[in-house]
Amino acid sequence: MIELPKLPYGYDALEPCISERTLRLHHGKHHKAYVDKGNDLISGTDLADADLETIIRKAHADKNQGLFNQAAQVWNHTFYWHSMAPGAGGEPGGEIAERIKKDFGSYADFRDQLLKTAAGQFGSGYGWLVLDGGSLKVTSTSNAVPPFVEGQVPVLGIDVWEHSYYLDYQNVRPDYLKTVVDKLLNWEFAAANLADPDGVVQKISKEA
Ligand code: MN3
Repeated sequence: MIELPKLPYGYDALEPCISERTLRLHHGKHHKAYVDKGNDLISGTDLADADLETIIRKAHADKNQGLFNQAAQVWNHTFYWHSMAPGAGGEPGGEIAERIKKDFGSYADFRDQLLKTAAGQFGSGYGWLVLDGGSLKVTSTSNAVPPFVEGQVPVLGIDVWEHSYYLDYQNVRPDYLKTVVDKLLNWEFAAANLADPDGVVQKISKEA
């Protein structure tokens, strides 16, 4: 059984950047629907008691697109909730600041790349900061694809499906993205992911 993880903060905690109305719908309806549909698909199969990471990797290997989409979306949303925190965002300090400088040139260059890449993802998907072969990179994926099925370690992720911003920003995805990057990105979560890159996928998987 897959479970719907709790939000790591209250539904109103990200106001005014992301409204309570958006979070209630996004977590209580969208995220929950992926959990429910995933459970319908694994019920009575040999994946019924498997952990979420196993379900995602098996569905991906078997090209079981229906199950992959639901299970990966459960994981992606849990990761996205943790990628934000009230009163966070902006330029990080500490070791991660050095790594950003090394791999992007400057925080401003990183910010620019992330905003452009996430805004430019055609249709639904996610913008990501990932570890790829030991270097930090910005990337985007389509629909439900998490970066770990492509061999990258997710460090931060931003949902760019319209349901994540339409009530608050209508069609203006770039304004939503700027707000998330400047006011919500959870660098403590990113630092924890960088400190234990092999444990990232399982850590999120265990919440479901
Ligand atoms: Mn979503």
